[in-house]
Amino acid sequence: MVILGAGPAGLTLGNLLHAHGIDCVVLERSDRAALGARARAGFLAANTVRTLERHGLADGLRRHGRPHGVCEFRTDGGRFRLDYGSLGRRELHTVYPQQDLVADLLTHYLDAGGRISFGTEALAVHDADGVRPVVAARDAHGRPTRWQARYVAGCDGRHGAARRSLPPTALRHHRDHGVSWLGLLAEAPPSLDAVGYATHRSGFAGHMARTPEVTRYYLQCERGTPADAWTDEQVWDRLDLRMRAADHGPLRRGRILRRTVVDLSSDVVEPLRHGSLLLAGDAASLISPSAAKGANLAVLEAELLAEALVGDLAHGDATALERYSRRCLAHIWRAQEFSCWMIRLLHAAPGTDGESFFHESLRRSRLDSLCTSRAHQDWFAENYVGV
Ligand code: RFL
Repeated sequence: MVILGAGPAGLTLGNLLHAHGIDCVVLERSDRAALGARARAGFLAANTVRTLERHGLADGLRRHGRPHGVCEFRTDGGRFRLDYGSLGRRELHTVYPQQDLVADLLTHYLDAGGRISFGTEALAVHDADGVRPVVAARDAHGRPTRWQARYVAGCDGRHGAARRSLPPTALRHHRDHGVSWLGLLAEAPPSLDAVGYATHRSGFAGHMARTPEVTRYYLQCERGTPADAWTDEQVWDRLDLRMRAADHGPLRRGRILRRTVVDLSSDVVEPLRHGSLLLAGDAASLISPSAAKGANLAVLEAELLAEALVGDLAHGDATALERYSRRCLAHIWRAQEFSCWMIRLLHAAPGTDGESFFHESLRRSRLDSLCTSRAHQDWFAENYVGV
């Protein structure tokens, strides 16, 4: 078994297969230090935590993760808080930085004797329609290498070799949501005890805790804005304005450690199995960070894929493998629907024509309903924490 990529999907899969005695190797183009520095997600769904617990992979997040169950919306009409942890299924998020989860999964995998080849970049998957697919790769010294196995799991993200190797029959559903965010990691404690979502006439702003010392912020920006377009001070001034710091309390400022511009888009590959090549995580579906679903889907799909592969490779039963794509796609489209709903909730329609006015009025009505309807709040909570 060859697994491409050592992110949440690849390493969860590697741990689960290794625990069942399936011989596998993970090919990862980065080195170990770079993996540990890749700050991205931070909100783990209750189901993700249960999955990791079931397989003994949750020690770190149990020790250092923090439960989280409140979000706060700030609008022209004031602010309202949703205690989503006591709504819907009454489930909480666990705040735990993705790079720490990846470090835990990697340590567990290596301690158990799992094999990984760092600095190895997969270039293409060949012969996926047969039973001995081959991965053509380049090692850390730039030398060509080849890896052959019964199956290849493409867990190498949106720009990986697995996606590039898909046959022409693979469907790719792509939607550009026309909105961009400047994602910021600030060396500053959280300013709110809640996830903050602010809608403002100059654009959306978001606040999400990561650790007691580091906070993630988002600022909606024009498409094509360079990540360094604004100085740190200009970033904080914009955040103050959109989060309405003057009305609701100051933000705790600090050095901006990292900036990434994200063009919000959805991208789903269908099906997730092409012969001996199976996709999971961002390689299978890309989802905008608006609802914090990507890393959670990656873990969920890795568990389903491990179950399917163990069925086939250890017990000669391919039933779960045949159902793998369909099972994952049901979760993926549910997450995509909610994420699209969040995007429409959080961003004003551009323009001043009648069409924009119409959409903006719908958006305000949606927010009002969320603020006042218990049934709507339960629906929100169930989808917000669920995958
Ligand atoms: P990853 O994490 O991208 O890992 C893929 C791994 O594959 C390696 N790789 C290759 N290795 C060998 N050969 C190649 N050709 C390779 N190409 C790539 C890479 O080096 C990497 O190690 O994919 P995976 O495992 O599918 O996990 C997906 C998640 O990382 C992603 O969905 C989330 O980070 C999305 N996301 C969030 N998800 C959440 O659930 N909650 C959040 O709060 C959240 N916040 C975010 C996010 C993504 C963000 N960005 C950067 C788009 C915030 C941001 C800003």
